[in-house]
Order: sequence, then C-alpha cells, then structure tokens
Amino acid sequence: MSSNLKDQAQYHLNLEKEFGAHDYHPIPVVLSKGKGVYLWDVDGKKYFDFLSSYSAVNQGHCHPKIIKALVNQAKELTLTSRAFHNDKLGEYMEYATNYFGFERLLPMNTGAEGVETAIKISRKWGHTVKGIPENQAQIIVCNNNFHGRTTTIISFSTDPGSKNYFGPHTPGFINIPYNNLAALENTIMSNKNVVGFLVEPIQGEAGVFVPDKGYLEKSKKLCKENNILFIADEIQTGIGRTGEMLATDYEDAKPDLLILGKALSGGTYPVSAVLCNSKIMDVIQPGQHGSTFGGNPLGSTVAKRALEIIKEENLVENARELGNYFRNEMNLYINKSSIVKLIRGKGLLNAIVINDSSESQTAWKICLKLRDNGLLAKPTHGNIIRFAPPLVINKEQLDECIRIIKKTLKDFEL
Ligand code: IF1
Repeated sequence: MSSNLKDQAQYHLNLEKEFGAHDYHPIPVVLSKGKGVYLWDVDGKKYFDFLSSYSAVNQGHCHPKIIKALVNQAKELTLTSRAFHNDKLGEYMEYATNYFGFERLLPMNTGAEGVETAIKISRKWGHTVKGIPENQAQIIVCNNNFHGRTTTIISFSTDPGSKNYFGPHTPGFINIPYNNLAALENTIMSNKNVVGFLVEPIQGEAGVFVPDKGYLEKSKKLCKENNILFIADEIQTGIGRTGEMLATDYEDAKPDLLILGKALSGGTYPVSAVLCNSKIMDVIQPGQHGSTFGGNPLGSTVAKRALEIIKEENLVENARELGNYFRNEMNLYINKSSIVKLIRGKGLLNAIVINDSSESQTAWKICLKLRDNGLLAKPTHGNIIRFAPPLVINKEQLDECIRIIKKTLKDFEL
C-alpha cells in the first residue's frame, strides 16, 4: 500500500502492479534521477541515497567519468560474445588481476553468476585436483547467508522465503553457524570431501553482522591446513565499502577465490568476476563455462574505469574515516535512545537495530518517515535498517544525513 504519493508516482506504481511480477516490496518512492549521493523522484523531490542499491553505487550515482567511458564505448562496440576477442577484455583482466593480486579473472554479469562460477570452479578443482570422488564435493556455507537467488544458491539458504517451494534443492552444501570457528573445524574434520568454504566477510542481508576479529584469518588458516578453498563473497563488502578495498583485507585472510559484483561497475552495468590463481582457474577449459555477455567490451570498459575511480578519489579512506565518524555520532544518540538498540558495521556498511520485535513494522515506518524527511533507506530483516551511502559522501552531507536520521528517530522514541 503506497502512502503520500502524488499522481505521477502513483501512475508508475500502478503500471508495475498491473503488469509486473510482485517480487519486491519497495519503499513507496519513484525515482527518476541520480547524481553522486543524491536521488530525485518523479515529482522533483531530492533524497540522500543511504542504500546505494545495496552497495552497487559506491562511486556515486552516474559518476561522470564512468558514464563518459560507458557512452564512448557504447558508440563503438557493446558485445561480441566470447566467440571472438575484443580489444577491452584483456586490458581489464590485466588491470583487475593486478589491482586485487590474483593471476586470473573469469568475467560474468550478476553477482549470483559470480557465486555460481566460484562454486563450479571449486567443485571441479575438488574433483580433478584435490581428488574428491566425482559428484561428492562438499562446500561449507554459513547460516543466514545471502549469495544470490539462483536455484543452487537458494539450496543452501537458511531463509525460508528464499528457499521453500523452489526445490528440489542442489546437494553438496553443509550449513554451519556464522562466526563459529569450532563449527568450521569440526565440519572440516568430519567431512573428507570438503572442497571449499564460501563466506561473506560481513553478512550483509542478515543484518550487517561483523564477525569477531580473527574469524576470517583463522577460517582461512583452517582451510589452508586442510587443502580447502577459502571463497570470499565480496559482492557487497568489496570495492571500498567497509573501509578497506576488500573486507578480507582487515585480516591476513586473502581468499583463494574472490567474488566481486555490484560496485565493480559503479552501478552502471551488470559486471561480476571471480579472481583466483592459475592452478585453480585452469580447471576450467575452453567451452566449459561462460556467458553471452560475460567479458563484453562495454562491461570491461566500465569496470576498469569504476575501479580506477575508487583509487583516484581515495574512496576506501573516505569510507573508513566517515564510517567511524558516523558510528561515533550515532552512538551518542543511541546511548540516550529507547528505540535504537545498537549500530554495527565497518566503513560505510552499517545497520541500526530497532528496539522492537522483528515482526513489528517499526523499522518500516521509520524508513517511510526517513523518506518523507529526504533520506532513502530500507530495512533488511524485520527490525534492522541498513545504512550504506555512496562512498563519495562528504562530511557536510553526512552531517545532514545524521541530522535527518536523528530527527526521524526522535518521532519514534518511546
Ligand atoms: C535482491 C539482498 C543485499 C549479495 C551478496 C551475492 C549477491 C548479493 C553478498 C547476488 C546481492 C542484493 C540482491 C538484491 C538485494 C541485495 C541484497 F537483500 F538481496 F540480500 F545486498 F543484501 N552476494 N544482493 O549481497 O548478486 O545476483 O543480485 O547481482 O535480490 O533483492 P546479484
């Protein structure tokens, strides 16, 4: 049920309702323009974007340099398929592998395709290199994970809404509690066919759960000691979002397979990638994996430029500094608040936990009021609101956002 929407916005909602699948429950707002940290709706109202399309717009909406690269390439060549070579893919692969410190890159499109690719590479490495009997490979995953919505990926989801009724589910996955090293070690010791451990360095959708210091490092060590691939899904946490280039950079936890997406293109085009070293990547031989659009010259051009912008504009440092500032400022409020329990996160990936049951509508109502006050955010699960502005935000803009958030929360104080 939309609320407080004018005719223009209602017109667009009605079309979606009549002609579209109802696979989302968006905040009632119809956006038509984005620039940097700002979004505008069809009635010209301006908002701060505090979701960044789930960390896909780290470089800010419609970054002029990324758009320029996109437009110029779009006029030349957008797609050749991998049946032929193009003059942008190789330079992108060279740049990105050097950028993250890996030997090889397999280009895909959506994040879920990147995760599926990492699963296929890990399984084939397990069967052909580690020597696991064919079709016996097991991958350890964490409860409350979110890695995408394909049939295999939801097979190891623990969210009933994502998983139920979409079976039969893909076998070969073992779920363990997140942030629990004993569970990981016990599972490794009691399953000889484990080929990989797939983990989010911070669980985003679950509610921005930051694991204990040392969890990633010790997980990587356990994997290394047991000839198991440490697979980091950095689709949401990567590319500067947490105040490091990768969330795994906070510890000695360099993954064997790195999965990227979202901000890899600055939110302008679907680009994902799996990076690893040759001894792993070379299990994939010609004709065994890929996609029509994977590695296309337009996506390659945009991705290279989007990565350059992160470094050119020091967005990693900005995320770290302003993230710390944001949490400190919010904690000054939370210490006196009856409606907010806590804030947690790293860099500019944060979430507040509302002091109400996860079934309550309080977080939703707060987000509606934030919208009215000019800031767009959305609850993850129930009583948790994710706060993730573009990494280009400056202190003056962040102070205005903090003012809006505090003003809005005051209306809900008990
Ligand atoms: C939706 C959630 C976030 C991801 C991680 C893989 C993917 C995602 C860590 C798949 C995608 C998106 C999907 C989008 C909303 C958003 C999301 F709420 F669904 F769970 F961010 F937390 N790994 N996350 O976060 O990438 O295939 O979407 O490109 O499906 O509603 P994708």
